Amino acid sequence: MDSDLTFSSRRSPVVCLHGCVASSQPLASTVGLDVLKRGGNAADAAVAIAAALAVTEPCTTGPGGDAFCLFYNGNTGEIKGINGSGRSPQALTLDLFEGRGFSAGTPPSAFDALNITVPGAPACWCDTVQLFGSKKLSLQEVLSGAVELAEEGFPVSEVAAHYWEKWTTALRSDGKALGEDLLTDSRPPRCGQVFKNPSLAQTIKELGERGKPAFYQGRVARAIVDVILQNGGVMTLEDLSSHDSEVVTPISTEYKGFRLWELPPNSQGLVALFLLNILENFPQLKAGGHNSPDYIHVLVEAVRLAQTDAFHYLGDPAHGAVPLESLLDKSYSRQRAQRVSMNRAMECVRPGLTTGSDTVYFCVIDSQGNACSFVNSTYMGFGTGLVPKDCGFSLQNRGAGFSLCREHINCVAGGKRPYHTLIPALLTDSSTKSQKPQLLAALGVVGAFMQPQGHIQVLLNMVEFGMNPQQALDAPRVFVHYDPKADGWLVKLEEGIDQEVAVELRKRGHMVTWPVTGHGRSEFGRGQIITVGDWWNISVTQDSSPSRVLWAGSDPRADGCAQGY
Ligand SMILES: *[C@@H]1O[C@H](CO)[C@@H](O)[C@H](O)[C@H]1NC(C)=O
Ligand SMILES: *[C@@H]1O[C@H](CO)[C@@H](O)[C@H](O)[C@H]1NC(C)=O
Ligand SMILES: *[C@@H]1O[C@H](CO)[C@@H](O)[C@H](O)[C@H]1NC(C)=O
Ligand SMILES: CC(=O)N[C@H]1CO[C@H](CO)[C@@H](O)[C@@H]1O
Repeated sequence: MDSDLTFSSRRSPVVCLHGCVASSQPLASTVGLDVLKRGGNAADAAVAIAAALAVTEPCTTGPGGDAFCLFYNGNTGEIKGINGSGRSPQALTLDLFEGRGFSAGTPPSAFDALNITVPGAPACWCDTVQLFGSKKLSLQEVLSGAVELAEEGFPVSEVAAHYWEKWTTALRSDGKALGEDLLTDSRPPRCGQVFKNPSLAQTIKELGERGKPAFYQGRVARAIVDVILQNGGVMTLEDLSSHDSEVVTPISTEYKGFRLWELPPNSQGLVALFLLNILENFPQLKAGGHNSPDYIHVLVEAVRLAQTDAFHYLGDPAHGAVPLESLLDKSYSRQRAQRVSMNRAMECVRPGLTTGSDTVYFCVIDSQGNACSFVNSTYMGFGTGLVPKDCGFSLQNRGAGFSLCREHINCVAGGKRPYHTLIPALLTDSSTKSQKPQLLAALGVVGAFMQPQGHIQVLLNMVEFGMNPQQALDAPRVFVHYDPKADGWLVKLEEGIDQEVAVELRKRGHMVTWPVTGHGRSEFGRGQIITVGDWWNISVTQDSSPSRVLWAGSDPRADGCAQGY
């Protein structure tokens, strides 16, 4: 039988003492664990996994994409982030699009070379190791596991093989082709087939040896610019060499004694926080039970409110002010929450963006108590599918997040960062500023606009419903999104949610799709969670000195696993 994403087995949470990794690919998890055992810390292991995933899941991530990280310093309790998103080429302007006959109504194809922004991931890897790494391992040592996988080859995993095929076909039907480096005999590799990528091995090896210049200047940079220009894009060597990632201060909100940390705009982290702030106004949230009609109704309405504001206000803050403080002000969320009626869906419609879901997320907690929450992606499968000569990776189409409406905050412009769907998260206790916040979890759910909703659902599964990290990821999810064609919000319910729930939600006025099965379930995202201690277990009395046992879960919708030692 083909892999069809039927969940017919169960999995216990992984429990361990010293260090733990969780990613969407077992070989990548192993690479991360090796780094921890060799003395690297959570940041080193995260980058090792990032690079390994670039090799094993090129259909979701790679050096041609972006990356973000959040790092919790076990010594100081300080949390820092790295913004590894690249900007659009300086020459990319609305006039250029219009000059080529494109407009908001007739945009270029998602895979158009015009939609390539500067890849931010390689710089993010280098900076993560340099700023947060243990300094016990060089970048070269950190990246060696990925180089080995690419050089010697690896058997392709089941879900990865499915998407490799799907996106290769999608590119073809758009008249594009995936670069030969990512095919074998001009075909996507099957599940279990050993795939080698010597060009990518070389690219990653050079990055390890020479750091950022190996990617943003020299042969790789020239190859990137060449392939983009040959395909009608406008990136220059200057666009690449001027790229740098940015250290950012995360934003957070408090929820019932917990504090959730997310990246600031231009990521969707704000949406997750805003969602929690809205949900806080529903003290009876869990009264009806997990995935009950009342629970899902409130969740759906909160997502509609949060997402509507996000589409409206999020963009690159350097190109227009995001009213961050007002949006996160709890009196604003209280006011928004009042719009929700328990027995009727709000009549509120606002335009949204289209969705894509090709991202990987993973997290690491090490023996010194550091945590690294890391996410990155090429946006839609292989992105544009364009592979710079002898480089072994494809270029992202992140620019697809721009709008071609002149007055939109996310309107396309040169040197601008597009609306970003990537968000890693960390959870701490909500101790006051004077005390060091205690790390409780590193978590993430990837999948475009599913991410903030996914974060909140798996978080509430633990905080409100007492599930362990694996159960929290196994539980069926809800996905709410704006459908421009239907001019309304669709509520998708995953297989496992009762039919009566769907019926009741329809009665309240929601447009419900039930049940979503098979590979359609990937719409609900893919998550990874590691917790420090079992604070989520409501039947265990928690000591004042929290346990150092690490508990981890890995999403059944992906190929991966958690591993510890
Ligand atoms: C991050 O992105 C880069 C390039 O997009 C990729 O090589 C790497 O594997 C990604 N990291 C993760 C976590 O996937
Ligand atoms: C990323 O960079 C932009 C522009 O420099 C910055 O203002 C923004 O806060 C950053 N976004 C994230 C996700 O941290
Ligand atoms: C919580 O702890 C109890 C008692 O040890 C255990 O029986 C139960 O399975 C735990 N809950 C979860 C969700 O793991
Ligand atoms: C199909 C697609 O996503 N294409 C995008 C390319 O870029 C323009 C401008 O950024 C977008 O409007 C298009 O949607």
